[in-house]
Amino acid sequence: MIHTLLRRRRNLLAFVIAIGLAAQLAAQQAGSLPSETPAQFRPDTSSFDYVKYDVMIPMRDGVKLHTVIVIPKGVSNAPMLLTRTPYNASAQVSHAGSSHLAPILNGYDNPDDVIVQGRYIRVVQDVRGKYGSEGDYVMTRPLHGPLNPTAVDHSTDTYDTIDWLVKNIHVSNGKVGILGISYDGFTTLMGLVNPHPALKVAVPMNPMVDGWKGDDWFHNGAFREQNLPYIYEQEATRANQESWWGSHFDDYNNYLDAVSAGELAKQHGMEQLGFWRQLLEHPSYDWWWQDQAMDKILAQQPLKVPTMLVDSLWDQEDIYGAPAVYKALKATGTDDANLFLVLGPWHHGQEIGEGSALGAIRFDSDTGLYFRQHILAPFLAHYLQDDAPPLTVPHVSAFETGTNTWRQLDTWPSGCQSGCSIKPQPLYLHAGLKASFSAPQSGESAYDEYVSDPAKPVPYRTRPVQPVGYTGEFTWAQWLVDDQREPSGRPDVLSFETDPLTAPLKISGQPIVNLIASTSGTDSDWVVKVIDEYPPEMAPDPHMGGYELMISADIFRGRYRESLDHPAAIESNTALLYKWTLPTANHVFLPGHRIMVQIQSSWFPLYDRNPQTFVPNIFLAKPEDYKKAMQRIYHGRGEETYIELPVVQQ
Ligand code: PG9
Repeated sequence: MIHTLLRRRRNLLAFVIAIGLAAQLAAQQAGSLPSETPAQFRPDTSSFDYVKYDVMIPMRDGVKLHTVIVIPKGVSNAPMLLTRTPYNASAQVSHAGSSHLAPILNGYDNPDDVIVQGRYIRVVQDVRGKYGSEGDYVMTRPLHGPLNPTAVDHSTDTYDTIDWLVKNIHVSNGKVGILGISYDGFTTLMGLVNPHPALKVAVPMNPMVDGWKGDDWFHNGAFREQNLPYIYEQEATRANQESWWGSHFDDYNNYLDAVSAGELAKQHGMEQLGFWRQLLEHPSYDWWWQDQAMDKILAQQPLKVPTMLVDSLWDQEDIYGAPAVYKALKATGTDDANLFLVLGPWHHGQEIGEGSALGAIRFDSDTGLYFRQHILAPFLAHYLQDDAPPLTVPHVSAFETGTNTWRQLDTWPSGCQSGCSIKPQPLYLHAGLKASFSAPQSGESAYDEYVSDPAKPVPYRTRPVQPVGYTGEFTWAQWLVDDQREPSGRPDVLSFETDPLTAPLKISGQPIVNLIASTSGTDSDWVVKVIDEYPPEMAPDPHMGGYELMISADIFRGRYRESLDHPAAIESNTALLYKWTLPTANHVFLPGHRIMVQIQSSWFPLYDRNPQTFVPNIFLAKPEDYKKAMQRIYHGRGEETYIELPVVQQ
């Protein structure tokens, strides 16, 4: 019987093979070969320790957003952690092909160790118009209102997504946290506007908050032209398939050759891109920028969701955002029980990676790991896990650079837990390129001067200047800790310094620049850097001898001296006050160190050149508008230039 069956099977097999061969022969005779790839392949993932779903979640306007949901196998009542990104959701949760959860979450935006150890359900979504999502892309799409007449924005999309998640992910406990870095920090902040009731916690890390004041696009009106490639690649196609190009290895030449940012953009066809057209129309801090500044928007909302803002003290991209939101929320005087702040010694996003050093600067411990283990993990757990452990995280966790110590504080800025205060102290510039806490006496010479030549702008890094890049040999992320000795040797950079300190001096907060300066031109940029100048020899770290480390620095475009909204020509050869606020610092200048103040008029090519002749729109400046100017920095009695330092007093 068995034999008969086997024989029949063999006959059947022979018959099938014969048919197959005949089909192949026929196909070959017809000149085609059947595909070896199935119409739809289904991988066998039964051995994986997670289940991954790709879903299209419908929004209120019918547009569906591509969302990747990764569920650790065996969880029940697990909280969900959501990130909304323009940077390809699939890539953020498939970093390495692996059957294990940890390696696949190891993407750009994931504090993956915290997510894996907490057994969270991970949800990453493409924002509308990018990668797998439907809909239209608008750069950092503003809220519904005058800037966005549609009914949808990141606030509604977050709401609709959370609503879908809590209704459809049955192994969840119905609690959602949202987190993300930079752009994903911006979308995190947007989720706080009319939040869904299931949103229990938010962690905006290095969020983009105000693109004009001090984050990605401008700093105090000076355009960050090395971001043109970002705009180009981000907006040219849905999936970033277009790549920027240059013609020189050194970005200094790429940008110098083009003359203006407007001309360089034109040479790349950027007038086709909506965001670039907006930038061309809004070079000043007009309603278009003010209405989308997230600190201003959030100050009008009671903070309903516990929120931990994470700031990097050397954030090369979004150094303004997190402290600005904190300050704005504090100023509302509303319930700040929900408000938390972390200040770490990091570049943009370094808190999710290794944090024992940044460039040449060492911190004596892995500060990124400390943040994730002792701050982020317990914070998320408290608000998201069932049977939440009590909250042990302070309202402010601030790493003190210089002494390399974490400080636990109740509020920011504050010098210490109790018994100290912050007193603004003017650090005056003096004749002889000196700086001190005493005001200048009469009889000191009144100014120092330099020629600022747009044909030879001051490089912001040692040449060849690299493009913005995050992988391999690129060190863009470290530029704020580059040694400033290089510029201090140039004739168009003035460096004022104190005597070596005899006692430690701690600053906590934002230094304020009071610059009295004149230019022989009719427009001008001013760059002011507060620098920790190390002693000439250092043990046990000899390579740090004489290092000039920027602690807080920024640029100001002179045409905005009187109004950020309405630029005006500067009166030539007239000593005028330029006042602006530098980024947040929490630093101790140690005994033996000096405080240095550097002043220059370009920071190229990160910032586009000021032609030094007033023109209505610098994006459209012509080659003949760029002119040398004599710049004078005043420091005599009655015309004191000083930096107001937030000095901590015990
Ligand atoms: N800093 C980047 C960015 C944020 C928002 C707008 C444009 C760029 C980022 O890292 O996402």
